[in-house]
Amino acid sequence: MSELRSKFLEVYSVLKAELLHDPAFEFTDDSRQWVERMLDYNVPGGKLNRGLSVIDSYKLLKEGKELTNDEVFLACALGWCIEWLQAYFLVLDDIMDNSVTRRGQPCWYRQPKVGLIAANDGIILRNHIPRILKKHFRQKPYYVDLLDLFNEVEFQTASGQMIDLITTLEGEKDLSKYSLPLHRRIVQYKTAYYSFYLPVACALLMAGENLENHVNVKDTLIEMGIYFQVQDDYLDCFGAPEVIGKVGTDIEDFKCSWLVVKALERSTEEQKKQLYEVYGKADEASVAKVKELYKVLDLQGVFAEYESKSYEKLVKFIECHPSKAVQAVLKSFLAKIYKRQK
Ligand code: GPP
Ligand code: MG
Ligand code: MG
Ligand code: MG
Repeated sequence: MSELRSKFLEVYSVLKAELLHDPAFEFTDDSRQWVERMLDYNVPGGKLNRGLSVIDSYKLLKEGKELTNDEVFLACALGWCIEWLQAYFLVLDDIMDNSVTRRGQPCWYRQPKVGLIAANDGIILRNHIPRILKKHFRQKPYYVDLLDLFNEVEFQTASGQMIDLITTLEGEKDLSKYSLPLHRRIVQYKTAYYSFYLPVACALLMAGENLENHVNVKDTLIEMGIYFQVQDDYLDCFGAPEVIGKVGTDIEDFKCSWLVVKALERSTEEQKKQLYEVYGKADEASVAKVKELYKVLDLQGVFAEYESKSYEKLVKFIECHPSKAVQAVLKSFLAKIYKRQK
């Protein structure tokens, strides 16, 4: 394991221990054990890309200057706040999407004895974030900006999640409303802000920057986030569950996925009719028919083309940034996700 990753995991243990002894609540053994199991199950088991990116970005912004132990700890703590946010979103998203597995294990709400207690666990996870921030950042000049940033990004994500969900409403299942602009709007809000803008914005605040001076950085990161969610949509159908750690549900859930939008664009009238009949149905035969049509329409090839075009476009965008340090931050992000398999 890299040194950074093990340092990062050490900070998880510190933050967890603090939360399990939060003086604002009189824990009993049972309640403390519940929270500990819930955290260990949902917070640290992912790729940790978002969290680790805060430290990577902060280092690059410091242009090679050695970080103090205190700076490393704080950057890790902010990284964990994003991982906590992600855990909160995923616990709830899996209920809403009726998903089965996540990170190679059953979704939390599918655990015996958990069920809809998972909804409250999501609220607990969400509430841990301001508690971590209060404990470690209250005295910092950028504390208010940090709180505001997390609030803004959470609102944008929940709004994106709302439009992701209301487009699939039962009784209004209408593929004719699915288009690339609608897809873009959904994924920009539900994924790009929290997954891409937030880690860099945290690092910028820690480095004493004013976020208003970095609108171009934000725009580039949002583009990258959209590309990342197109990959997620692609992997939902074409990824290997053992690798991505989850079983796709987008077809069953009638999601406005990049794949269905591309399929609609490329279908003949006859193929469209077939798709209208089977998309959004949960039975295996219907799902298999959708996947078959995706293959016939060569969506794998269309995606490969989209992937290399997006990469070129993003590299051009990045090279327009005046600061080499900012370019390095953005390039390291892009390198982490280009042609990802999980
Ligand atoms: C990813 O969508 C979006 C989120 C995880 C944000 C959820 C936001 C909430 C306010 C709950 P997805 O459903 O495609 O992700 P996955 O494929 O990982 O289930
Ligand atoms: Mg979802
Ligand atoms: Mg989901
Ligand atoms: Mg998905």
